[in-house]
Amino acid sequence: MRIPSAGIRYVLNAIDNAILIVRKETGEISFANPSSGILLGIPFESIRGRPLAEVLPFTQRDRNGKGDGNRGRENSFFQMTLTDGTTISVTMKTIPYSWEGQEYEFVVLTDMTDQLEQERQSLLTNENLKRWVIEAEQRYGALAVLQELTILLQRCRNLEEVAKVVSSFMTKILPKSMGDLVLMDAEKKGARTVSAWGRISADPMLLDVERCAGLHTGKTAVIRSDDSDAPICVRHIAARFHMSFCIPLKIDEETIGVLHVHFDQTHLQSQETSEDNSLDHERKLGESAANLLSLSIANAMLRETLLHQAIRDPLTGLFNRRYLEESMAREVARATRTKNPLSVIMTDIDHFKVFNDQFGHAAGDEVLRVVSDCLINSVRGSDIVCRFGGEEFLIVLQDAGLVDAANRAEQIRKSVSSIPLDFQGKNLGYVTMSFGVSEFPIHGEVPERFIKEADMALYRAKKEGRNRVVTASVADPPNV
Ligand code: GH3
Ligand code: MG
Ligand code: MG
Repeated sequence: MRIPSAGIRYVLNAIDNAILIVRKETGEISFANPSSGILLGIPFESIRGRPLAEVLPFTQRDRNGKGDGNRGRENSFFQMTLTDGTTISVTMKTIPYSWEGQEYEFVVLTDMTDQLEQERQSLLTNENLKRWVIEAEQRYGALAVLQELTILLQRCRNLEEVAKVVSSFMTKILPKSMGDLVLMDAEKKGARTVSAWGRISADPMLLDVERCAGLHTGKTAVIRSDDSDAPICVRHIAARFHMSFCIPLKIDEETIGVLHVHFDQTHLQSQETSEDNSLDHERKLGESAANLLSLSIANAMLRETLLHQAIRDPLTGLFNRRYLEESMAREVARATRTKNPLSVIMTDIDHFKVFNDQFGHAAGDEVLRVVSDCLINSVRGSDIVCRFGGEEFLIVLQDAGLVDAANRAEQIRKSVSSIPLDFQGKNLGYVTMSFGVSEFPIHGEVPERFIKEADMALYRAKKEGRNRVVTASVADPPNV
């Protein structure tokens, strides 16, 4: 009697699963259907009579690691490499079966390769979808926050305001980051911190351009503490950050500064989205912010240059007369409101014509610069020093009465007359200055009047022998 009977054989031969019937006693295959030949990649007729162990070339154990290959358990999962080298994934179901006093096993093999691949693909698609959603959310969030930054920066009228936006807003763009904004000096030899956020202090530290990769190369430098080949940035080294970006700020290919963005270990550990912790998203955001900052810094610088040109004297850098006229009204209003005193000093270089004639105009210009510096350094930051005419200057002293102003004038007189002057290696000797001082409102209630009084006092100082300070007389104020 053949195993199985003709009827069952007919059915088994027709179905798609690979079916083998194994005689338990010998381990030999008594029956193999055509599908088993297809699955195993061999003629099914050659299977019969061979041991199961030889026919099933299992290469990997089942998913649970318990499968013993040829014996199998009920419902095992295997991978096997066929004679042509391809690897397929197979589930094996073993069903015990008795026939005329003999024990057999029905072995049902199902090729799972395609199904598993489909599952894998759909898992991958799910993973991708999840990542895309996170990335889209990130991108949308980043876009919104960059738009907010754009609006804030558009409102900035000067560099200080840009610096304030950086210190208050960068943590919103890059949470858990810290860093600073460093701008190049006018001479481009050094750079200075102008703003900071996170745990970084905004001390106006000087940074050597050569020692910051971003500044030096003009390209974003990514610095990881665990990478010995990473570019150098002293800011990164100094504070031992885990990862830093030095993102250059550029205007027309010219590097004007750098945005340092640092992360410590805790931030990297909390990163769920970037598998390799390279913080690419953060780097790109930092670069976008740096681009926006470059633009607004360029704008602020242009605005400051134009303003400077409009209100400053180009030779000395002092305020010009136009600025003085504009600010005098403000100063008078303030002094009236606060009831604080307000004085002016009018001063003029003595015999400057002779000086020019003797040493030349260029030497004279240099002396004007030196004298201007001395004036600026002799008064408070809130005082206004103005080039009133050729070699004539007006100083507006806030909160100083006539006596204080006269004392200050005397100090300046001494300082100027003790500066040894030289030009292109040539000793020019010394210059002296004469001073006239007046006070608001004693010497006039409008700027024109008390300035005129100071000018008249100066005239008297000249007449009385120069190199001296004369205060305006209270009696007999001038008519303007
Ligand atoms: P005093 O003591 O009476 O003020 O005599 P002074 O020679 O200084 O006065 P004066 O008004 O006769 O001459 C002013 C000179 O200042 C004339 C001009 O050559 C010089 N001066 C004015 N502006 C400039 C400038 O921008 N550069 C130079 N080098 N000289 C200037
Ligand atoms: Mg003069
Ligand atoms: Mg003069």
